[in-house]
Amino acid sequence: MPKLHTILKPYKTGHLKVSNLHEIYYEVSGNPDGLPVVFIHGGPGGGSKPDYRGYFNPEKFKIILFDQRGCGQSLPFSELKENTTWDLVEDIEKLKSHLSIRKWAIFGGSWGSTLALAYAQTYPDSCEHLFLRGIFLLRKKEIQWFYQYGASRIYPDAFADYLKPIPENERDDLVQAYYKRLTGENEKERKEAAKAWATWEGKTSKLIPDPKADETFGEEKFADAFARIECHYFTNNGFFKTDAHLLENINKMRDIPGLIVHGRYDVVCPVENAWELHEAWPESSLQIIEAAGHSLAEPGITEALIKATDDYAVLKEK
Ligand code: STX
Repeated sequence: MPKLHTILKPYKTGHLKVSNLHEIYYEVSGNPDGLPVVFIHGGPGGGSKPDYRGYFNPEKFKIILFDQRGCGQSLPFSELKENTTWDLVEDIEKLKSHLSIRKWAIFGGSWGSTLALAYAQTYPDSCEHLFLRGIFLLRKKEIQWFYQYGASRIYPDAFADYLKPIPENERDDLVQAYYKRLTGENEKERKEAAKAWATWEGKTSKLIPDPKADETFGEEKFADAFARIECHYFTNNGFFKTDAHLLENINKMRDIPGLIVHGRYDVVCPVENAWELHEAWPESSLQIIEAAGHSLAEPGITEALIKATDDYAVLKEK
């Protein structure tokens, strides 16, 4: 296993009020005078974990982690109101101002790459560099592939568990059927649906399945926010006006140096996404990791990302 950098405790934590309803948790660790980098977590609804600090050398980076609206330590928990891609983009810019940062590097995987692209296309002058992994562009074909038909052909066993909470006559639109249960009044149904939705993603995220995936993704509180927020974003097409919005707006961020890291056997977000992003944005550099699935924690992906942030720190020191 490649080694993460030392994980230090944050030297500053807080909640930033971003609307009448929401406050988001944030933390800063590493070197207060280091290169600012913000970690954009996945889901949406996944929240940040201390391990995420380990992708950056704490002597070189000022490391900012935060929890997006409604998840992790942000409040109110699992709240879907006033929770859209464009709200989150504004929150990131507010957090940057709150921390008196002029420009920062952006690090995001999976939904974190979606949000990183939306942010970079809205606030290109705020972005020094993009480290993107496990590209997710939230197009209909990507949602269809993972939540309806496609990934089901690679993981029929796990998919059978994902189907269980949904009666056969509602299976022609699984995302809608889940949405109904995840936002319905029936507590038991909501709980079952959240667990099945979240564990489907857990069981398919790694090339070699993690025996603890059911436990971590199925944990009640985590699963509730993760499933509800994901499903809310997906039934709303990510709040994008057009299906390929992020590819169509690449011109707005073309000049930001960027790296794309993607696992060949990523079943959650097929590597085709990374390829299409790279084709639209040939200025980026693309690294396909041959023996890896989706997760940030895949050894080859961890290694490539740590090398990238280490190289960036050296480059910026010169
Ligand atoms: N969602 C993919 C995603 O962003 C379609 C994602 N998958 N797992 C995660 O995020 C966590 C590791 C954050 C739980």
